[in-house]
Amino acid sequence: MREIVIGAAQMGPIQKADPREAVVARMLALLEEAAKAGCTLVVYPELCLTTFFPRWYHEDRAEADHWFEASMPNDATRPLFDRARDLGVAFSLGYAELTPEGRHFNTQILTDREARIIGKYRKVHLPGHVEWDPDRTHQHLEKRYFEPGDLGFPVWRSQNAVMGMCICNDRRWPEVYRVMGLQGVELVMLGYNTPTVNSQSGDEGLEKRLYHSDLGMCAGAYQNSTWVVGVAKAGNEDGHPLMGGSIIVDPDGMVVARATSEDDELLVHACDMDKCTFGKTTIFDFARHRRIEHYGLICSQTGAVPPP
Ligand code: CDV
Repeated sequence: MREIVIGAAQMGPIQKADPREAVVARMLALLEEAAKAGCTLVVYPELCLTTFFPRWYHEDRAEADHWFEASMPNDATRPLFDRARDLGVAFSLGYAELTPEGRHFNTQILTDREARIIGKYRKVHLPGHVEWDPDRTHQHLEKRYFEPGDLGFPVWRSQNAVMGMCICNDRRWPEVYRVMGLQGVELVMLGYNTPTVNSQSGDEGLEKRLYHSDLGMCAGAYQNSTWVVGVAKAGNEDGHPLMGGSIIVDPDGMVVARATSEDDELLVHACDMDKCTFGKTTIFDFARHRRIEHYGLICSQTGAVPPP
C-alpha cells in the first residue's frame, strides 16, 4: 500500500481588504488541523492569498499588480513554509505570479515535506474576457490579467507517487488529465474559484455548477485512473458568491470526501496510490488500447468544424 493522507483545505471568502497575513493565519490553522489528522500533503485553492481579483476591472492593468506575488515564499507566506517544514507536511497552493521579467501567470506550486518547491504549474485554460463586458452580471477578467501558462502539464514524483496540478477551469478539459495520464499521474491537485452563478446565463445556478464541477473531476479521475483533489475558495467575497463543493475523488471516479460548508473546512482522506494500478492495467491501459492514428484532430485543430 502507498498511502498518502491528504488534506483538502477549502477556504472561505477573502475580502478585498483582508491582508495576506490574515489569510496565511487561516491557512496555518488548516495546516495544524491537517497535521493532527495525519496528513502529509495539504492542497489549498486557486489564488488563495487574496480575493478573486479578476472580477475587478482596472483600466490600467498595472493597478492590479498589487494582487501578485513577485517571489515565493515571501514575507507573508514564509510562516506557512516554516511551519509546514516543522510539521513535515507538503503543500500545494495557488497564487498570482509576477515574474522578474514582468509576466503574469495564475500559478500553483507543490512542495516536498521539507517545504522546498518541487513543482510549478501555470494555468493554461484562462476563462473570461479581456475588456469590460456590460452584458455580464459580473466580470471575469482572467484573460486581461494573466497570460496562458507556458509550462504544459508536467508531473513530479514525490512521496512515492506521481503528482500533477491544474487550476480551476482546467478541470473541465479532458486533455488536461490525459496529458498527465500519459505521464502516469496518480494524483491531480487543483484549486478553484467558481462563481455560484454563470455570468452569462442566469438560469445556471448552484446545483448545475456543482454538478459540472464534479463531472469534470470524476471523469478525469476515472478515465486516467488517478486520484483528483479539487479545492474551492468559497463564500461571499464583497458581495460576489463563490461555490464550495471541494471533493476528493478516487481512481474509480467516486467521490470519497466532500465539503459541506462555504467556509474554511478541511477534508481528510487516506489515498492509496496503489488503487490507481487496476484501471491503468485494464480498461485504461493506454499502451494496449489507445489508437493515436485516430486522434490527430485533437492536436491539429482548436475549434469545431462541422461538415458543410
Ligand atoms: N477561476 C475559474 O477558472 N473559474 C471558472 C469560471 C469562470 C467558470 C471555472 O471554470 O470554474
